[in-house]
Amino acid sequence: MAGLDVVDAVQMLFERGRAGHVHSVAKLISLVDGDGDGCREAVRIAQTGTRPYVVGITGAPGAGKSTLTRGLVKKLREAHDKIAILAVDPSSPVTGGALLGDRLRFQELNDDDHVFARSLASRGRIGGLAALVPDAVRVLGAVGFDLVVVETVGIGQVECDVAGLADTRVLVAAPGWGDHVQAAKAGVLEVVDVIVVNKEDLGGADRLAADLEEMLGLRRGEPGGWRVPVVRATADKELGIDGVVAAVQAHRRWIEQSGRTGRDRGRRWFDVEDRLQHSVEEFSRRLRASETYRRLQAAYAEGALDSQQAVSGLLDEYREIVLDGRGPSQRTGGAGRK
Ligand SMILES: Nc1nc2c(ncn2[C@@H]2O[C@H](COP(=O)(O)OP(=O)(O)O)[C@@H](O)[C@H]2O)c(=O)[nH]1
Ligand SMILES: [Mg+2]
Repeated sequence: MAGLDVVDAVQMLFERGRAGHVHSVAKLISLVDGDGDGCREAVRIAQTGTRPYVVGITGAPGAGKSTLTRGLVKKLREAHDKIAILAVDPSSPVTGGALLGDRLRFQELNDDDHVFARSLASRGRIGGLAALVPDAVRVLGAVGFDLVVVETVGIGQVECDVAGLADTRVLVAAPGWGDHVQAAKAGVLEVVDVIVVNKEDLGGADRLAADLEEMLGLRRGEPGGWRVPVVRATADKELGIDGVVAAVQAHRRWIEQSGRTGRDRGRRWFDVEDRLQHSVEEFSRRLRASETYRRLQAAYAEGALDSQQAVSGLLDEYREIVLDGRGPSQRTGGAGRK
């Protein structure tokens, strides 16, 4: 029942977005963070666009990711016409302080028409951020952004998803990072392409860089493999940014020459499984919250149904919920927040 008006409206947003209208791009990103007709149409059109090059910036909270991102984007603007920044913070599902801070930090860049910055915190989407980020990136590609920088906090599920999505993955570390070194050993270093030791001004950078070099040592045996560089920066004074840009560009050239694009890395069946799992969980949650569920439970307790009948009734309801989930307006009532 995808109303023609919805289709027209979404197409209009893409046209305006391509013409450089920032609010239309923001509207499209909000649309894909939903699950109605507008979302499906936006995702469909986005798939037809060119996928942008994605640089992922990850690391512990406070390491300086946003500060570095700002410096990086300013520099990269010399080589790229349009750049987008997505700040992803799974720890702040609605509007956490970190996101607010990032918004302020990126404001200066927002004055540049060719830089689009946006914080992502999935509110409505089945599958959550893991499903939202790749679609948001596609939307940006479809309106002409050829480079997207994705900043993610912390070390966890969402970060790993974003790691799969990014073509070049940058880890930002800062002195005093000790607590996170264990976590890094557990796998972050496996999926990183460039390491930035930030806050060089604070001291302790030599030690941290040496520790990281040592941990990387093992990975560097691979012949013909990418040699993960450790570069230094003082992001808040915009020092060392050139080195970071050079490392990112060198990695881009390397993956393009070796044919190991993030596009391929990103196309892992695992990602599909992951989304499937999120969706199934969400549908199950809705099933358990339904009136039918309670009714069948009561009937079963009274002995009016056997377990097979109860399951059959539940599956019917589940089917309805799945169909409804694909329909236009199942999110009525505004009870989106649990
Ligand atoms: N001393 C110092 N502080 C920095 C540097 N880079 C960023 N900061 C500060 O560290 C704090 C956290 O930075 P932010 O970019 O928000 O970190 P994020 O949480 O990783 O995005 C802010 O107060 C920054 O001003 C740096 O190179 N040196
Ligand atoms: Mg940040």
